[in-house]
Amino acid sequence: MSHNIFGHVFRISTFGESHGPAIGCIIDGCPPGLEIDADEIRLDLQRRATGKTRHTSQRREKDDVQILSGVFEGKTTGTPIALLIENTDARSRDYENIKRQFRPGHADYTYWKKYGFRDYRGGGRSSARETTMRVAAGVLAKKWLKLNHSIEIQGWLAQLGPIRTDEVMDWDSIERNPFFCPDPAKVTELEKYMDALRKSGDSVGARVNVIARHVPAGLGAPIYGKLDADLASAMMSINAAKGVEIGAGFDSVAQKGTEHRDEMTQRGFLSNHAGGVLGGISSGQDVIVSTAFKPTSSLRIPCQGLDIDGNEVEIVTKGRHDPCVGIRATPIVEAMMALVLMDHILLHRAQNG
Ligand code: EPS
Repeated sequence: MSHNIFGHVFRISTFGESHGPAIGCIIDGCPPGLEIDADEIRLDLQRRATGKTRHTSQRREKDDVQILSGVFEGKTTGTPIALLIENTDARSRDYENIKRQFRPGHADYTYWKKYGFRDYRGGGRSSARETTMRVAAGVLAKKWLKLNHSIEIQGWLAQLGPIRTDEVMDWDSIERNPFFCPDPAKVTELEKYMDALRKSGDSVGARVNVIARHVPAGLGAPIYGKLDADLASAMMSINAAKGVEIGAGFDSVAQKGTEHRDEMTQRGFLSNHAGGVLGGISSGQDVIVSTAFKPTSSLRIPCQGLDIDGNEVEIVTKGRHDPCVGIRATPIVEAMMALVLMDHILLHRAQNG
């Protein structure tokens, strides 16, 4: 399986399966001298982890990351940084019944069609477990961006199923509830909705937004190296992602030019429908990306499906699944934003000095 490497100059290569012995990544191209320790990485990993509240999967992984190389006396050395996390709470027997079956809506089917092989345990490589290493690598990128360019990145839950959650933006509230919801008044509604959903055995989608502040103008390149194209690719590479918008995104369809254009004054832009990117190059405005996540396909509610011999069978999935993967996606979209921005700053430096 090729294509496990992300980025151009600042690159990560992730490996591992959900129920294998470990997951890990190699970060290549990190500048030397960045202070980092495993505890800093663990903090963000805990924001993404399962088993923290009743609203997510109850699998309890310690996500006890080890730094195996590339860091000496607390600082990056410029050599490859290897990170490793052992899987300690996989329950592979839950997947015995779908060993020869495809869950409708899941990558089970397409992995089988492509490779003729499939690690059916927990979705193998297609599992959301893989996002752990993106978040781990993202910690280094976020820190580097903050220290060197004052860039700050924050994600939030914008919608869960039918519930809009960001009509009121209280930035301080995002980290104070299990949903990364910026509107404290919506948290009880989210809890009730998720409790009922979990009892019903169904799942639901979500929209997760991320903003990067203090991004300098000039990142990204025409035509095939557009910043927004790389951001879209980064977000679409996350498990269960089904749509990405930059700035006004699909709302642009119904807008008039007079409404969409971001007027410019000596005091700055008067709006930000562009989401901080014009012609694929950052404008100096905040970069804003929105990602849609589909409902989880592993459900205990029976449905029609096929087995690997083409027989029609009833599919029921066991295991400890997330009723809404979007709940844990905020740290992941932040990490992807950080990986792309750091990569583009280093690319810009390579060309423009
Ligand atoms: C996942 C299914 C569940 C989640 C897992 C993602 O795991 P299991 O294989 O135990 O049923 O717990 O998420 C994580 C372990 C994680 O760290 O994010 C899936 O099918 O994607």
